[in-house]
Amino acid sequence: FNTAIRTALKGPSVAWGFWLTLPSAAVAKTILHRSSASPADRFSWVLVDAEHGLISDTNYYELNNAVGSERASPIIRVPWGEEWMIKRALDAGAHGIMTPMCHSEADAARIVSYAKYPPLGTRGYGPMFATHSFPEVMPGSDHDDNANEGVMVVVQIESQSGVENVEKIAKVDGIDVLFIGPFDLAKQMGVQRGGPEHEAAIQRTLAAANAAGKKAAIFCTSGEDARVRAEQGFHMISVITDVAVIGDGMQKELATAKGT
Ligand code: 3PY
Repeated sequence: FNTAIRTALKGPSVAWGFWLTLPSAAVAKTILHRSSASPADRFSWVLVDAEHGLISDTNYYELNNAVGSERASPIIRVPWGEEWMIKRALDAGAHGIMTPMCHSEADAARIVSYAKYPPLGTRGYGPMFATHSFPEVMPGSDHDDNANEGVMVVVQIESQSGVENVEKIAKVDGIDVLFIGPFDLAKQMGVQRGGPEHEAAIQRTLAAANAAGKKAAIFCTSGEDARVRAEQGFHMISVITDVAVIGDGMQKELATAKGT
């Protein structure tokens, strides 16, 4: 499928996205609906976070459809790299899945296999709702013909072993994106976030993705942070979370109103 995220990743600019932690189609649509009409400036994907945050799999269908209807790609971060979790996310119309804590090439190969129909993988067949969030798929057309290439497989590099094996993980067929979780990475490595060992691990992951012809992505906490990562050459960047913007925006306006 020519999904919004695949199209954005083929283009010259960064594929910008944001993190959705609230189980609200209205929040997702409100953010996406305001973004620019120009494809290069729009958010092209939303990370629907079911590892942390408040979203669970009963929310997937509605959220996938809300994001898809705004010409962006919903990518569901499943709670863990389990076959049944990945299947439920894809059956509900995710354009891609992301799994936490990929430590090795064996982990990566297993995740790819769960996300692909046979003969490439072991994904079970139940696509009744899977295409509703893909505006480009004509009603009645056959989903499974295109799903193996269309659906995006994203694994998180956020542990010491993940970084040590990152070159091998990047080479696994079917892995599209290496996604750095900077917070977990610092905690799992036992180093300071932003310190030299942490930054070296981030740069090693970016280099491994580039060497393997794959994409590198990262979670950011502000536009400023995201700008720096764009300048470093990351292909796919989550700018900020829904709740950070709501909380900080409200506080800022209150402070302005009070003159403090
Ligand atoms: C991390 O930073 O650990 C993430 O996974 C993104 O929140």
